[in-house]
Amino acid sequence: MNIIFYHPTSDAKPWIDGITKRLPQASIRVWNADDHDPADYALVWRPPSAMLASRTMLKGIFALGAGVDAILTQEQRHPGTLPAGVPLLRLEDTGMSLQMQEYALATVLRYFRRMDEYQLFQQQKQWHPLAPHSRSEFTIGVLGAGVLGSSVAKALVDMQFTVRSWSRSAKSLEGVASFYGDDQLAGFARGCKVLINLLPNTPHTAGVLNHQLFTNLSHNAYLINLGRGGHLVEGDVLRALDSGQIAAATLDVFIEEPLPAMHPFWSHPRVSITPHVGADTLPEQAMDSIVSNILAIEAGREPTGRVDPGRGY
Ligand code: NDP
Ligand code: OXD
Repeated sequence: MNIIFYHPTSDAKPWIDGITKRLPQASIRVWNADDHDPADYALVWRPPSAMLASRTMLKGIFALGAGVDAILTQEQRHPGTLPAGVPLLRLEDTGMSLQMQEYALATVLRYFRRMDEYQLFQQQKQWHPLAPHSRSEFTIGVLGAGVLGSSVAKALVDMQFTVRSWSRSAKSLEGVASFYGDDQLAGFARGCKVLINLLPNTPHTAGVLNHQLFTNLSHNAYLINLGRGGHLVEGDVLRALDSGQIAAATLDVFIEEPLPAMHPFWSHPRVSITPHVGADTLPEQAMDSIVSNILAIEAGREPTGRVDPGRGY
């Protein structure tokens, strides 16, 4: 069994060693542009078009992350990037849910306990107790109720917040009010004090964080974008921050990454930025899952995490 590996930024060694340890019968190599030798599986993150284009004999392409928007966009721009008929598989959880719960809880609690405002007061040496936010007026809406969105929603329910989710299909998560489909988006957002985005970036969801959605939120709402930069209409959030429709935003993902030095988000007093660290791929857990999927495919069983390119996620 031959496996090819490509990651533009990650050290390949832990992956090569880890797959070799788990699958001694496999030979795994780092792919380069001159490599046209046969392969059964590909492990990739943002692969160049040339890597996969003619490899119709692959039995599976494993994306080394949860979101597959980059690879599907590349396929749209350069049709044939993904060989026809080869399953594309993504990581489901593999340690990302817990990281997303940590990020979401840390951020929601920072706003709920007004730590962001106290931080500004401290800079002005102001001793200024504020009235606490009331839990009953702190409804949290989670866009996306898949692997990551549903685990974040659950963690927030466990913290006794009122939580809603929005997805394509109806959900029955304990303690979470489910909204679904385009028709229910405005109702989902209406009165939310916090909006957390964990949608995949697809042609349907691009730009979903926009002026129209923001006007449905409670005044002085908080925005947390953990999905993709393409979900957010940047001019709309800056205007909503100016008008007070949005009190503060925490942004982990951006249209252009790294965020350019001149970008207004960097210096906005009510925008908090993290460098796309909401949930990292954890190689050990990712490899356990990939190897178990390879074994499933080899045994003729259905693997998990199969992407539907037509749906875009
Ligand atoms: P899933 O595929 O498990 O969940 C996606 C959710 O979005 C589903 O609930 C789906 O609805 C919903 N959805 C998709 N399209 C629509 C639509 N048009 N309208 C309404 N709902 C829609 O993905 P994950 O939870 O694993 O990951 C979500 C995203 O998180 C990734 O795609 C990635 O962009 C981002 N991410 C960010 C990271 C970071 O570090 N910031 C790290 C990892 C992921 P339904 O359930 O009905 O299908
Ligand atoms: C992912 C990411 O999609 O890290 O896995 O953003």
